[in-house]
Amino acid sequence: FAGVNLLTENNISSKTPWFPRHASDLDNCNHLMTKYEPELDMNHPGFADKDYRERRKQIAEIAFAYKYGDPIPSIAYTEIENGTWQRVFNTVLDLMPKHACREYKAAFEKLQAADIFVPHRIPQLEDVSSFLRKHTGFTLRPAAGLLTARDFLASLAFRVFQSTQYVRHNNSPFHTPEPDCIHELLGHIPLLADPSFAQFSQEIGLASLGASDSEIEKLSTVYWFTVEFGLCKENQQLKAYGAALLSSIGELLHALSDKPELRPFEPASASVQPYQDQEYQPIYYVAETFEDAKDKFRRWVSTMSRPFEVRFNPHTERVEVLDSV
Ligand code: NLE
Ligand code: FE2
Repeated sequence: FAGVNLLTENNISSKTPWFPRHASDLDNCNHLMTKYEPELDMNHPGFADKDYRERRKQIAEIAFAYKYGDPIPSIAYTEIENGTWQRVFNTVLDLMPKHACREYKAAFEKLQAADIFVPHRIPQLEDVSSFLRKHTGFTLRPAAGLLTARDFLASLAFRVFQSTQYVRHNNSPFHTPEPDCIHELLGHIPLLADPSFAQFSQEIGLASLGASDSEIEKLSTVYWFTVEFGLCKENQQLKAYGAALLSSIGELLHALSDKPELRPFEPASASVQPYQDQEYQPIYYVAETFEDAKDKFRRWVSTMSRPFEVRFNPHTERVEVLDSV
């Protein structure tokens, strides 16, 4: 690697925001957004349900106590929680053959074959994490709720996906504005087991390390319109690959109806497109293929201002910082 110098701590400008350099530094990346919480938001179906709020607190404690290297503690999900999973799982089984992209379907079958995806019980994050590690090197960390974009994206640089462990309220199984383990499991996990998609996810994460606040905002908007709400094409047909579509039958059917506006995926414009996060999206972006989305993303990211480059070393789980050339 001629012409590339490893930077020491001192070479990084003092204006660069702190970022994790090793996967264990993610122990410091668990800052929560205070938004749509059952404690605070009257529109949350759990607002008036004391037991539900108690349960959420109990499960959040696991995430707060979690440290790098710990196995993820399992949760004894209740009958109600498993019932909510089962209802959503069965709708996914119904809709997936026609509407999900092929990479999702292939990974879904592997998760079924491994006995991780079954209708009657919620998978444990530790089992899912071992499954992912075997396929793409991704692993999971438990998260207490919606994290700040900076913390969430940083973990992706290390092929770590921060996953909630609580379950949506049983009154709203088919759409919730906030992440929950049903969304993580049925939405994100299958694609994180796909090598090309895993690579794309990690590259968004790498681009976020040390980025300015406005760049973080743009990167998380790209993440929103791809990883969460992305559509793609397969033999001229529209398919879903976005996790928030695949975990919500309500929004999936809306996205594929003639109601929303569809635009070809273009990072420069998607990254500044305002969105709302409580209701269905009015606009979706359609990628040609993952590879094409990745190419476009790389070209766009290279126009960002960061004065150094980063490279992930999977053997040490460390991010190396390099002088830009
Ligand atoms: N709306 C999604 C669902 O109901 O599964 C969750 C979105 C999380 C960003
Ligand atoms: Fe998500």
